[in-house]
Amino acid sequence: MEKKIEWWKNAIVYQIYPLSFKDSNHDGIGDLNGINSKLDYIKNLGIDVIWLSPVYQSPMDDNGYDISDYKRINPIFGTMEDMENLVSNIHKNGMKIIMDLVVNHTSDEHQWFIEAKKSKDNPYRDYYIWRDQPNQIQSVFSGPAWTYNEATKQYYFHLFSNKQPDLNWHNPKLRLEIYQMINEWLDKGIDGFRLDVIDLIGKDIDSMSLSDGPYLNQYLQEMHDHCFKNRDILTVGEMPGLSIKRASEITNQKNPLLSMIFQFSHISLDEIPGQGKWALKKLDLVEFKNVFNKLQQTLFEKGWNSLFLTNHDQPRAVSRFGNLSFRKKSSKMLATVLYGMQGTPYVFQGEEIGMTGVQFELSQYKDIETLNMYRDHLQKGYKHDDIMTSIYAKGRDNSRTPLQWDDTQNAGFSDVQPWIDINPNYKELNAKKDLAEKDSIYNYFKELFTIRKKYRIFDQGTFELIYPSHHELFIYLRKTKNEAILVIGSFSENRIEIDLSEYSQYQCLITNETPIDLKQTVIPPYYCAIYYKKEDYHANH
Ligand code: TEU
Ligand code: CA
Repeated sequence: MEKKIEWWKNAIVYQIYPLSFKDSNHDGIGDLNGINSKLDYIKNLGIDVIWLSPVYQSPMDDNGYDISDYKRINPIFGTMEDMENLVSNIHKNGMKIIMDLVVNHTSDEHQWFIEAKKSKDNPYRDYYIWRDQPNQIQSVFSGPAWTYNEATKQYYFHLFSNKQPDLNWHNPKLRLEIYQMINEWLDKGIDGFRLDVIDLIGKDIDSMSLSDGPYLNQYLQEMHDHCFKNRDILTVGEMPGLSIKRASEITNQKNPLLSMIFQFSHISLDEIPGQGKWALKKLDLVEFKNVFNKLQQTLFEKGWNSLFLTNHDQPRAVSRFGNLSFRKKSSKMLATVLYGMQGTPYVFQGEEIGMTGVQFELSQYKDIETLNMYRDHLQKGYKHDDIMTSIYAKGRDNSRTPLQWDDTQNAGFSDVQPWIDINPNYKELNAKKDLAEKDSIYNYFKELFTIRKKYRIFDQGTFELIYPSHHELFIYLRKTKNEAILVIGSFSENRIEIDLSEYSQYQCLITNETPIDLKQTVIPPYYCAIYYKKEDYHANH
């Protein structure tokens, strides 16, 4: 008997950034009813789980990652009734829904903070982090991580914007209040959470140990025991600062604190080490392959991985890792290489039709991280053009432009001017057009997901790089006792000769063009394919 595996290991997750998915009430802002009207589109792609970025009450300083009331829905997205309706329709469609859980910080407009900043002896004072003197820690969104509070003559700590004060996780009262809130949402019937920057909650500010701090395991264990333990849910922790080894520990099969985590090693390879995301460096495919190899090996039969190339903080995958002159082919190639691995696949809205990044005028950008960085870099003497080059490559608004549904005004996203400009390529690149094409990216993703679910090798097979030091080809072999797959992805616009004749008896399961003959292999530009072989059943039994 084959071992039964947890449902979330075979699930395909689709991330919705609600501001930019679909507007239903003519205000240029995506909303819950808009999502509700597009469930067929998601379901038809082969999606099992929707991850909804934050829709809670928020002043939207950081697009909802600054929550002022965890128990309310932001009216720009709809009502609690709309939310319950959405959850119920998602379930009726045989899908599940996970929500974003942002508990490293709140908004400064959260009632807790409004109280806390009043006086040093306020009962909520200790829900946040206060010091007489700031230390050198800098905010992720530029400038010091400390802001002075005149009323109490102390500084509060905020690793993100000054409207996102960090919660004091060392306070047990705060922790219990958070767990209670988590349980209220789970009791409503949602199927889990994506936990925002959860690697930060165990931090020790004074020793400057922030990510993966000394208390991380303790607090995650406690949260697990209070909230997750007896529920069949998916929990995925966003942990930008966690090592691969620690990722494996936290998701270990004996006592997993979380189902899986987002580990970011592959995401930081196109920046100059130590200089942050805006210092651009060309991606070295060998480094890229090595990171995935390490992830696949380290987590194999120990922890569990999540497979992603992009999200609402990252540039569009095809613009970053693919090639826009081969947009369709390279979008499919990236998906094949990524989703052929072990782990739970994540698709970010628009990735399934190969949406691309934007090069806007400065005045068109909305993202606080981008705008703060621009000011900060200008002040430090950087030139406008150089800053813009970084923004084009890495700015978060690249992935936040509205989903391009069709070629009508505002791309069918809304019938009024949207909150952020549409990518000007929407007439050529939109869901309606993509779906109508026989060889569409959407249909390719769909077929890929069908194949993934059909063969157990995708969740069980070993992983081995083939030609590991090849600079343009990403090839790997996966094996179980009686199956094998060879996954090929070319990151080159040239034809490449390579010897893969030992796999010539493998059958092609899927490819982005005519399958090539592995006896005399010449790999076309941005080619991808998965080849499959089943060992003779009797030979193994
Ligand atoms: O992101 C965490 C995080 O580390 C990002 O801020 C990241 O550093 C940056 O986007 C890379 O440039 C999460 C959310 O996904 C993000 O949208 C929020 O802004 C952030 O936390 C604060 O809640
Ligand atoms: Ca709306």
